[in-house]
Amino acid sequence: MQDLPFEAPRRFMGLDDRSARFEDARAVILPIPYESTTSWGGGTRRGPDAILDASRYIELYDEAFDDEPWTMGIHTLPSLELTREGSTAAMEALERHYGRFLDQIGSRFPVALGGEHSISAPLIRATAQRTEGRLSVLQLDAHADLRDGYEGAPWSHASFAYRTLDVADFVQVGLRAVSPEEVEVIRNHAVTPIWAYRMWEDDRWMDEALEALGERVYITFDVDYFDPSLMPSTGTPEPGGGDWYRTLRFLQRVFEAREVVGLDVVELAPTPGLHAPDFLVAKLVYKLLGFHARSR
Ligand SMILES: [Mn+2]
Repeated sequence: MQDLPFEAPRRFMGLDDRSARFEDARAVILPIPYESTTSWGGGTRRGPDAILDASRYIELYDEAFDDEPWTMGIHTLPSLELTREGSTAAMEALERHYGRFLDQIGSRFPVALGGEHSISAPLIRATAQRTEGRLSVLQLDAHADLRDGYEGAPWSHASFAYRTLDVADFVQVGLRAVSPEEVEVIRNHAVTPIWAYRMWEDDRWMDEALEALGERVYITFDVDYFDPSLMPSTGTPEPGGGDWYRTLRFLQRVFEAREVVGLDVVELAPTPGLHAPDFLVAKLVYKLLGFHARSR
């Protein structure tokens, strides 16, 4: 038999067999390297691998909690590959697949790694179908993604929120690049905008955002929410974005005050040779898993 190069299993945080066992896991990671409609500067299909690779070098100990969130058990699934023959077919397939995935994982916490932001529409639709009461979506993003289609694609990354307004309310945090048409949509729907320019004076926006969130919350985190000085590796960077500690402080409050039923982190487009953004996203996911582990 030919010698094959040894490859360690692609697991979040590089956990060993026991800590990554599905049976004992409280969280399941689903990589979705889907990229089809990205408007400028592609590369999001390499996002999930970059996050998983970087996560192997993140310290397992969390100094803020004086504990090790990995002990909750984190299972990592193989990447979900979707058809590229038209975004509509891919998005319908994703909604079906993710629905089955939710049914199979039971009470485990689902974490999807993108990929472009269009994947969030089917994930939210499948989640809403299985959620008691109205689902609240907490979207951290420079953009509202409330366009009724973009460049001919109804399921574009710039439209994912518009495609789910019928099944969920939205709180959009960090907005700083929207069109007049999107502002109209915000005014006429259950969408609470937290504009980025308001987030620097004090933390009042955190109370506003929390108040607008319902009991059950799905978090969709577009990494272009962060300031480009922290997160240059994304297709459409915008100045004036979120910073690290303020963002974590807010998200910890969300996990404490609400039931977070799902999470996706999207739009990382790794820059070859520039590792800090990949580490940032890996650590962000680990921090959020830590918040989840301490929640109800
Ligand atoms: Mn965005």
